[in-house]
Amino acid sequence: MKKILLVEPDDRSVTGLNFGGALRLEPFALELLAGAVPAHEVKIFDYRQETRSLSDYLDGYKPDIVGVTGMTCLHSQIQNIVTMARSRGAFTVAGGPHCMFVYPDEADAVVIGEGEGTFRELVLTLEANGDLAMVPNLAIRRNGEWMTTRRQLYPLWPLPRRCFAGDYSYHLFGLKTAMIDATRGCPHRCTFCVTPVIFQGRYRVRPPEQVARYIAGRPEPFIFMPEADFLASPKYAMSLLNEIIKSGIRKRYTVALRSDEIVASPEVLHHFRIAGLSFTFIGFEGQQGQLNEFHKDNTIENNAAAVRILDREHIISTGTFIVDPLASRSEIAAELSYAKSLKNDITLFSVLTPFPGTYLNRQVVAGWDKFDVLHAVTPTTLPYDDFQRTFMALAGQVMTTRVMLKVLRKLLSQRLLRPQMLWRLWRYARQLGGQRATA
Ligand code: B12
Ligand code: SF4
Repeated sequence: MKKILLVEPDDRSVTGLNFGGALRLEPFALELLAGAVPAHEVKIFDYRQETRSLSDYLDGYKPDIVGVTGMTCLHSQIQNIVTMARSRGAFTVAGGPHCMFVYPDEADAVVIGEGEGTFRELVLTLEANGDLAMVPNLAIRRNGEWMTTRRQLYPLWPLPRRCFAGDYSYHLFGLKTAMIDATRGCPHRCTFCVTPVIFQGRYRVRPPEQVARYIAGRPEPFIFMPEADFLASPKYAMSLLNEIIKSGIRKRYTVALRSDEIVASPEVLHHFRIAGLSFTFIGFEGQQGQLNEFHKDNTIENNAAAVRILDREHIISTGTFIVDPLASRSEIAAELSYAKSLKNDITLFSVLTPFPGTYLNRQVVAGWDKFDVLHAVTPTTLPYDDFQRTFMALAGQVMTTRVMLKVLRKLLSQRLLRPQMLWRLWRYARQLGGQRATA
């Protein structure tokens, strides 16, 4: 039996990543991987909440296999974790939205695409001293060179297994939060997004009863659903919500939604509100020209209509906009005035970033640590410092007192106004005011 350690890298030193303590979500991908090998001893080391050093933990736990995930901006930390684990004789495997495209130098294997089925196969093969070249969806080293094995789709999609190495806690604006994914993948093809590539364009759903049972069994009052496109099938969404309501589950939910799908199915959103939907994330991205350029398959009319529907339902929405480093000062000003005109609740701006695996083809002029969507990593039209200053000031200009009052009214109507939430929202708003990152 192999002992497995799965590591979530520490993001505390990466500017802007933890949203000023507004949220801290569980290492969900790693929990799913642990769920894929239920017969094995697995520990999840969440570096983001640890006071212990990983080297001490490795020396004490002595895992046979160490797995690591992580976003692009955590590249050097992922490399360090792999090196540290390998130097102690562990077999190292990496995966996730970054590593599947940029293999860590010293890793023994990288899982390409969905992880559960391949990870399970890899563990069983190592246990049987088998040949990893026979395991699909892997990059492995042969004679010092990376080689990739054949691709294969696995249906395995276990429930998360929470086998933490420490006493960690997860929250959204101070409210204890658990995660569950009801749907997986996205049928759209936005050029800046890696999701359809990870899940190979597949869209799948879990049985509604399974999701409702899992949610009912969690003690946390808040559920974060990391869906890429929850409303792609309104029929499925409706059946899940019916199941949740029928089961008498009384929790709050956060999920990302597309504006066109809100507009197409307002009755589903209303139902979700009844089931407990409190917060949404929406990718507004920009004006119509940008939507077309990004292949978003959406319109600014849908964005405006979705904000009205969310207001009607008293659901708080965090809308995101993408700023192109090639934009001129007047183009950025036009995007800001469009963002203001939408009158959305919380507005965030991110820099257009050519993440590995996406369809964006731009010259990169910065290191991986700057891939945090708060820094331009491609050439800018404005002088770089000027671009960064202008960019960092954007969110604060949309977060006016009027908007804050609207958010407070929604929190009141949802009976969600708690001191710890207000404190975290205030800190969050201060960050949006441009004080969170240095250019
Ligand atoms: C929910 C979410 C968030 C949440 C936080 C999630 C969390 N748990 O902390 C919030 C909203 C806070 C967030 C913030 C950010 N996010 Co985000 N987020 C997502 C989202 C929508 C879902 C993530 C998820 O749970 N997916 C479900 C799991 C099961 O999928 P998965 O992680 O890909 O894992 C599977 C495989 O990749 C593989 N796998 C993964 N790791 C490993 C490891 C091993 C060893 C193996 C074998 C396999 C394996 O197996 C898993 C199961 O099949 C994804 C897009 C998406 N749909 O995946 C973006 C995504 C991960 N986010 C992204 C980004 C850029 C960010 C931000 C940097 C943006 C920002 N500044 O606002 C921040 C950084 C936050 C941080 N602390 O690191 C990018 C990452 C791109 C990249 N290459 O780095 C993604 C892919 C979206 C995109 N634009 O393409 N995010
Ligand atoms: S941005 Fe959203 S809609 Fe577009 S491909 Fe990614 S997950 Fe799908």
